Amino acid sequence: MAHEDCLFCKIVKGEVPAEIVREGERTLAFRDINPQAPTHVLIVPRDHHPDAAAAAAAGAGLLDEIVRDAHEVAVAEGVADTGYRLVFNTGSGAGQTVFHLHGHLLGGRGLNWPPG
Ligand code: IU
Repeated sequence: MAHEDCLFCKIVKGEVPAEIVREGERTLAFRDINPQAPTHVLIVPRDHHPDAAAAAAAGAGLLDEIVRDAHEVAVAEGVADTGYRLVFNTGSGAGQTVFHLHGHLLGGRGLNWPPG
């Protein structure tokens, strides 16, 4: 189900443009508009779930699918061998600004630990 006024629901519906890199039956992957690494792709479920915990609680296996999709995109982008990071910011204190579940796939540069 889409949520009115949700940016990523609008991207899923094609109402807001995005550079889509992978289309799944239940997921969509598109480039982040403000990339933080040479590869920075967001993987989202087509249905609206506010965050990863909510999607896990819904029990539909979406997180598995997002992790699989992220790996496929990482392979396609040529960043799987060197390593990549998959991040789910959860809550505004952790930097979540869009409350529609999205995994950030980051790769193509060295990634420090711990993240800022
Ligand atoms: P966050 O984890 O909720 O902070 O991530 C939201 C991301 O959505 C962030 O990296 C933004 O650059 C990105 N984004 C986007 O790709 N397209 C947009 O139109 C907007 C934000 I607004």
